[in-house]
Amino acid sequence: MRVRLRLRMSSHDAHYGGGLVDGARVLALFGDAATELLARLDGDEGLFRAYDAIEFLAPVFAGDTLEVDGELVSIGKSSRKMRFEARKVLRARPDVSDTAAEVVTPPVVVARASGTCVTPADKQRLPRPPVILTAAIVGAETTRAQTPHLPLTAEEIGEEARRCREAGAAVIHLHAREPDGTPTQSRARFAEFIEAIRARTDVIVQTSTGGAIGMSIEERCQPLELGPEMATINVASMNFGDDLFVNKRSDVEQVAGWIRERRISAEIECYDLGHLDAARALLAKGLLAPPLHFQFVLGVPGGVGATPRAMELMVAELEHGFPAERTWAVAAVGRHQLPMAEHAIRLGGHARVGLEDNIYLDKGVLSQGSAPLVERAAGFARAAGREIATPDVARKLLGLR
Ligand code: KMH
Ligand code: ZN
Repeated sequence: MRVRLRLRMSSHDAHYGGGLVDGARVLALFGDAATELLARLDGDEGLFRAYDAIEFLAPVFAGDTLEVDGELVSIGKSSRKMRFEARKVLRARPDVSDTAAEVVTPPVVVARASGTCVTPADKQRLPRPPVILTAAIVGAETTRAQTPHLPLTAEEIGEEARRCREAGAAVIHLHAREPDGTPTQSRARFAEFIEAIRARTDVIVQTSTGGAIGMSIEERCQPLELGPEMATINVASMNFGDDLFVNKRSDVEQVAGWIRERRISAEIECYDLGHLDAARALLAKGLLAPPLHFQFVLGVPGGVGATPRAMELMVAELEHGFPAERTWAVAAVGRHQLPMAEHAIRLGGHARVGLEDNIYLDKGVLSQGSAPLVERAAGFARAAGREIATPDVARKLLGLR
């Protein structure tokens, strides 16, 4: 979450000789940015507890216009870490004339700071919904050669789903494989795997319509015939590593139509900012309907990178042209999976983890299936003061039909 203030320093703000503005004035602006962040997050002004770093980098004079950015970096049970930057964007030019002014290009950074604010738990008025954890337990790309912990058979997939549910997962994002590991979207295989999951646990099963690179759209959509509770929709073509993940507009519209006809809840996979534009177009055509659920898949080579900045940009984009009934989650690939899950949870979103996107629990340590990754993400949720959604709570939050 970010806020931006712009303010002109007047002669009232000048404190020292030569019209120089004191540093405390800039800190007051950081305080105002912090207050707005807390009001947006908690519905409360909170308190500024401590700065851990402050740098004054350039002088500020009466007549300067400052632009101040405040950014929420992380959220604990009551603590909120923030960082701030103030830039000079306009300045008076008394050396030219009484009224001369100019745009400062590029803006000059005059101060930076970071610090911690606190909103006591009993003052946090805005609800922070439970976290929906999705486990992507199979995928199409991960191989047994990469990790011996990848489930392939119905028995292995059912058991893995059960372990993930126990660790905190409410949703299983499902792909299917032949016994030799070859990816398949066969209706019969999905039926077998869903039955194995259903026999063991009450999780929401979300079938993939992405399948594997190179499959036709009809092939990819076979699991929809089984009427799963949820299914993914991939809304645009893109490079996918060295491959091409083809999602032609006409095909995407057809997939969206099939999902709607069957009253399945769609999870909209967005690998880049422009994919939100593709989703808006589907919404405008009535091919998607609220409530909408977005999965921001970050770090696929060919899509947007796995950075907090990219994630926040995509979250901010949801404010424009999408209905209020919406939820978002983040799935980042490789070593970014756990840190991005943590960041998403702190920002109020949901998260997907699992062997489809990442096989390591720690650097060089293979995760023994997806459940340990779910457990790690559940720990992030608890540390951020959020509960973990059971499948039934997730059904409510996602508005499953
Ligand atoms: N296997 C990727 C090419 C989805 O499940 O909808 C696509 C994918 C997306 O996994
Ligand atoms: Zn997938």
